[in-house]
Amino acid sequence: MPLDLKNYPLLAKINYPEDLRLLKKQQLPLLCDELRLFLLNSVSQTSGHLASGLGVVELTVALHYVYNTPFDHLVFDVGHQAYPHKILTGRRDKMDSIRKYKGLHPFPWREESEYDVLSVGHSSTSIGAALGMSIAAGKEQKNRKVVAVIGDGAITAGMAFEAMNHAGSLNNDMLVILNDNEMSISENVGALNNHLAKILSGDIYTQLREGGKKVLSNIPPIKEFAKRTEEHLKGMVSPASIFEEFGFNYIGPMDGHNVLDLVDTLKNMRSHSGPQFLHVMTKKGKGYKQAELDPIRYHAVPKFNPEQALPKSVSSSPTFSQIFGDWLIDMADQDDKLAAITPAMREGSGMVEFSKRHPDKYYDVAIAEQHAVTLAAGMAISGLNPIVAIYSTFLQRAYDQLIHDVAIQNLGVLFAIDRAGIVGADGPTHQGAYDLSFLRCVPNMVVMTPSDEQECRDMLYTGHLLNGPAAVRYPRGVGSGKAVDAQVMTQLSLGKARVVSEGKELAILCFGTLLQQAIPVAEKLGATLIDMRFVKPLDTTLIKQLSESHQHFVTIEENSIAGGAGSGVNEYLQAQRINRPVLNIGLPDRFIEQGTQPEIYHMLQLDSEGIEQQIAEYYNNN
Ligand SMILES: Cc1ncc(C[n+]2csc(CCOP(=O)(O)OP(=O)(O)O)c2C)c(N)n1
Repeated sequence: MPLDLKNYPLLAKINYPEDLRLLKKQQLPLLCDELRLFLLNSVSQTSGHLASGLGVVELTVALHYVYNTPFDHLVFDVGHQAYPHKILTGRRDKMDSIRKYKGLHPFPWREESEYDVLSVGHSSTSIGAALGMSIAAGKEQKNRKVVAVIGDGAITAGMAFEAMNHAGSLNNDMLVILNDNEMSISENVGALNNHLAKILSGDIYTQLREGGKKVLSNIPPIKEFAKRTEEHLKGMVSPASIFEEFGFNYIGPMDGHNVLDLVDTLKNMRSHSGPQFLHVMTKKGKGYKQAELDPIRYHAVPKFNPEQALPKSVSSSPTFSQIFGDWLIDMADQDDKLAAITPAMREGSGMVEFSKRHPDKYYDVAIAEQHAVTLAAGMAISGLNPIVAIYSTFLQRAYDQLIHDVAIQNLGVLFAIDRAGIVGADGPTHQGAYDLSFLRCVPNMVVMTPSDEQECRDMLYTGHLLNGPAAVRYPRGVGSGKAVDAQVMTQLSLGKARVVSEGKELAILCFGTLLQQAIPVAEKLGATLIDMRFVKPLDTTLIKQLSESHQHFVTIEENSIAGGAGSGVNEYLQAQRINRPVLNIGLPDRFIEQGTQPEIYHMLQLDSEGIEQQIAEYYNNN
């Protein structure tokens, strides 16, 4: 249900930024208060990203107040902090639908609004895309401005640096705003983070905080004073900001919660030419005590009552992420050479407990998927047993590293691939739809798809013992609920499938957890059901045998049908001249929208009912 606007009288008047720009500057602090409260009340009813949005309320208001959006381009990095932007740009009354099936997108989305100039979800794309837009704006000569807003977490990725390196050499007009809250999802890590901390801890910054308002805000157009201001700042801020070395005019750090100062500073910077860099300090979760105190838990929240603390998760069975995290601890207890790597996803990947128990085997590399994989390659070369814990969707970033740095050299790296398949509310940018397709074509790879929790544990163990590249891919959330024996890890025979039930005529070959959905279907149809376990190497011996006793095949997987596990079965049958019809069930050739996991499974006919229907349609019509 939309929130009652009576409680937000000023915000109620703002349907679009043009309404915002009619306000007097002095009204902006009140608007920020209302916007913050609206955001809190709205997200607590819908679930979604909270702490990051609370931290950029003033920045978002100031940007839309100063810049002529949507003519001027405002590009948010990742986009999880863009809820206040959505509220101010025509979507306030639809915020109750965010992340829901057919509702507002979780992140900026081009098809949703002209104010969303770049569709996002993955991090660190804002500076590169903004640079592209600023090049076009330069050619167009209409004085269009381009601003990128990027967090101190997202700026750790190589892509951001590649773009800054380029921007510094081109000298196009653009503004990069670093929203520095000293947090990624967890605490931010790395040398850049230390550099930012040094800037902040300098005595000079303390003076700047006091005197900075004068320096940054109350001067007439910054152009006239640019030189002086720049020198002043450079002299004041020690050590010299790395961003200046990249060719940016660095201003900051400044208080990102003082909306009036932000407006003045942005107005000044707006008329500045060349690449500009504004470093603002914000507090993640600002204005909501619980989120300020625990920004990690409040990064993304379920529905909750803002008057009370966030409820503890009540799931009775462990998620696959937990199964992985528990296995990792057990394995690390036995293996001194184990090294586990996460690209900034400690919480999501189930590694919190591991990071505490085995800090010497734990590597958070920041948002740097490519580096995570090449780091693992180096470790494997030098005798360690690395494990890269990574979401399916983020592994897309590190594809060349997987091929060139790991697989070609046949190195013993285990990829623990979480969120494979339908992820739910995060939508198209986050679906783990392609990993089976892009992994199975890589020579040397072993690719495993557990159908339940114990099998997941056994496969992780099997992959870890292998002296070559291996991947275990498992979905978001809980599995079948099957109890896992914490004592047991069994090494599986490579490329050997498991017969679940024997039937006749029809053989259903299942890759992964959709097996649970296929069990009642196989029973009903009297079909043979196979838990294939391995996408690569494929159990071709079994497929050949089955083809001798069965007329029809169905393959099931939670991956794109194009190039997926089922394609492997088709290729084998064709190569052997085995003429059997095969129905491939999986994800269709389009980007899959957001919704709850059950909603999406149902929509794609991947639940029991849908699988049965698909089989009936295929075989009745043929
Ligand atoms: C390529 C990629 N890797 C990982 C993520 C997951 N992720 C989403 S937000 C986030 C942290 C971003 O931190 P920061 O940019 O500092 O923003 P803040 O939440 O602190 O405002 C991460 C790691 C992602 N979206 N994209």
